[in-house]
Amino acid sequence: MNAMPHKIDDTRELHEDSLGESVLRHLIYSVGKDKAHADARDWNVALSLAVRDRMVEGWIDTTRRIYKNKQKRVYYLSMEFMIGRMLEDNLTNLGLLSEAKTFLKSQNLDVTTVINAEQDAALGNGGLGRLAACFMDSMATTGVAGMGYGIRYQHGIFRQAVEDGWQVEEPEDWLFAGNSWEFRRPEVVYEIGFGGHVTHDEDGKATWHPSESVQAVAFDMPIAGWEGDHVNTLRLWSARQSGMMNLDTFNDGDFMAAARQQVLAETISKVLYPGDHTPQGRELRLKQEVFFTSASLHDLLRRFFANYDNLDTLGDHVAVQLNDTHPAIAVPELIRILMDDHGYDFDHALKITRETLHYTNHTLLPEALEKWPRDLFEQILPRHLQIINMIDGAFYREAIEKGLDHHIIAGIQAIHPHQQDWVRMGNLAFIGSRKVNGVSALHTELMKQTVFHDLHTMYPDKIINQTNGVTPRRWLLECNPGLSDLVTEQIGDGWIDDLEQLKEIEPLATDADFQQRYMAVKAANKQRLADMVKTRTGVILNSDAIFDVQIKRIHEYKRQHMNILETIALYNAIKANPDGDWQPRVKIFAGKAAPSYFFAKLIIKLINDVAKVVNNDPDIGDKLKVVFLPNYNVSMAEILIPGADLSEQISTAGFEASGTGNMKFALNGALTIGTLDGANVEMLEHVDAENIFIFGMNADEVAERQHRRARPSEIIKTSPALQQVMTQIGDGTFSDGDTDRYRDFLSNVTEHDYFQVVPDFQSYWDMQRHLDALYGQSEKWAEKTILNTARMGWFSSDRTIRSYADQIWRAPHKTSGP
Ligand code: D6G
Repeated sequence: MNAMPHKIDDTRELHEDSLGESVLRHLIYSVGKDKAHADARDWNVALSLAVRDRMVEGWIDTTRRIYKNKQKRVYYLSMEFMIGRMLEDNLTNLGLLSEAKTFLKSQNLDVTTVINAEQDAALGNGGLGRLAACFMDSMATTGVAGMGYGIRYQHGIFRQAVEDGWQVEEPEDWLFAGNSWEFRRPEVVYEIGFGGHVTHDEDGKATWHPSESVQAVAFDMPIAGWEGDHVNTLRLWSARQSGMMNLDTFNDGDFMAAARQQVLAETISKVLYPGDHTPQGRELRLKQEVFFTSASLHDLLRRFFANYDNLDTLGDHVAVQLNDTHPAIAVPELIRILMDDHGYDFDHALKITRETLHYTNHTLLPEALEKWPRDLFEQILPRHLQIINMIDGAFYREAIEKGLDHHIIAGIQAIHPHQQDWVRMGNLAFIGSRKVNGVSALHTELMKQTVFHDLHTMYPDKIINQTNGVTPRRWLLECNPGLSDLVTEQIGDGWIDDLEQLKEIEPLATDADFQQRYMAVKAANKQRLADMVKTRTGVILNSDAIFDVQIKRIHEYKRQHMNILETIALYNAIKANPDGDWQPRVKIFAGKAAPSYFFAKLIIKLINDVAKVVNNDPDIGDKLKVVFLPNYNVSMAEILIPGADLSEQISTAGFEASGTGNMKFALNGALTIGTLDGANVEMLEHVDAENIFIFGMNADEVAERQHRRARPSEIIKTSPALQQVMTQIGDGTFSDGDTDRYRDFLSNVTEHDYFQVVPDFQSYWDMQRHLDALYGQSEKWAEKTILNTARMGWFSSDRTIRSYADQIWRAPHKTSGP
């Protein structure tokens, strides 16, 4: 073994060691253990470091290449990156997976145990954060000079425990054992200010004097694309007290006061805000947004100046994408830097900003469109508030020129001129960006008609659609090796970075032998899922049942409660006719509720209450089982999705912007039961109407009913099944006789039902029974399943990223295909 340190040059021949030798070297010299004492985590760290070594060369190559070629840079600013575990991703993309497995086996280690010893990096709440992670993978795969910027939260999303059926939040501590992938960059530090006041000199030049500041310190993770050639960076910022601990205070003996300052500063990157449309902890959240956005802008400008000396052309060389409004403070911050640090006048600074920034909208829910109290802004960001007023003034002049009337303009400025109480971040992001995109065709259309209607009239070319996608590496190749191997055997492995090649398996959809092999893979995946359910909940599943899965954040608009109402109705139907020819079914739920969202927590409790009754009812047996899996995360999804027969995508039409879970399921051969919402609409176009199971009202019908304020109780009266379900929930059938527990639930559903569970219930029920019957026709089911896999290629995030690169960023990338 060559123990000499490798000499870095530009070649790839730095690793004379085999991967195994390199792991053993790291076990001893980096982890400090011998084989006899190493546990699974030690091996995980040693293997990760050995893989990381191999990534670094490509990383340095990529960095040099991008600088040398002055390739246009793309910066993806996101409050969330839900990357999960990275070891398998990196092994796969570097083509080292089988070598690693062989080595681990040679050491008598269980591969899964070693891989699973890595903590999930759960630096996000849900889809938005996972999308950012898929985009990182696809930017690297398509050769975009991309960099992700976010926050290195010390605690990611809370760990969810379930006690007596209720969600209980526990702190999560993913960094406790260290993060093998990251590199601390202590030389990359920026001072981020808050508060204070602004002075102007006689020429009108402003200077902001913040009253407090924290330091943002960079931590980098390499992100390798498929085949490992192009390696981008995910740079996460960690907060640190500015300057050293106050030694005067310390020497005076007030250790606590000295330490308190430090703790306060570091709070900024302490915890991921578990927000799901319920703003809280306002000041800290706003500071988090400013913290990572400002640090990122400073960092990308520093890099810009390594190649160019003049910011006039910033937008030609740099594209910044704001993932939702969380980094929307970038608009006034970039203008501030241009004006106050680089001497630009306001108009020019605004112009450069509008050539550089782009904004992705992720929701139409009014409560989720961020707005901040103006007073809070003034207190924390006095200079930014001045600049926002200047932006509003410039915008006003533009709008008047374009013929808009005063009322309309007031409604779409960042700050309403007469009700000056809020800063509206969606409007600010829109006004300050070059392009604004929605995340599915329907959502983009609705953006134009609703939230951004007037802004769209004023800038008809600004809104553009970019339908989301998912990375085929994580969401097929890695999570479903059985199906990947089967597909590769048939059509080769070109699909891995050109997912539309999956079309080539279409002719096999009716081939008996292929159907049988495909369904054998599905059966094995169902068994893996059933084993996980047994380990985690003790419930034993019948793997001949339909595995019907709904996994996502718990929210009324996603309508887990409609699913559980249908479950109860099915339970009643089976009880009424226990000898009937029932198609066995397993209902699997998983997802977290925002800690302050009582109704969502009540839905979790109801699911668990129903599970207790149904699963212990001897009349029911294997015909129906209900499972709530605690602590849903990316790694759990990697087991649930390949093992699902049926994917629940049942949001109230018009409310789910896109969804990406829907894509992952269909790609892995689950059939979708869903509404005409988000990307389901485009999935329907791709897989064809016979292969996706759409029910319920469309977005127009939903909006019409909401306006009409139609009463749900009228419909319930006409549905004996639904009436029985409501009665049982109220009379304590599922709550040990407690008639109080679901009072709020019942009044929500029977009186307001804003998310239209009641009017959609019957068509949902009918479609479920149709699917029961279809499942009995195993060849037909298999055909549809295979066609779903074959036709989902368009939903690769590689396609999405190429489309962003062409239509928004104007940035070079590798084209797909050979
Ligand atoms: C990443 C990759 C590494 C590079 C470093 C600094 O960690 O190879 O040296 O970024 O790059 P700049 O931030 O100076 O571009």
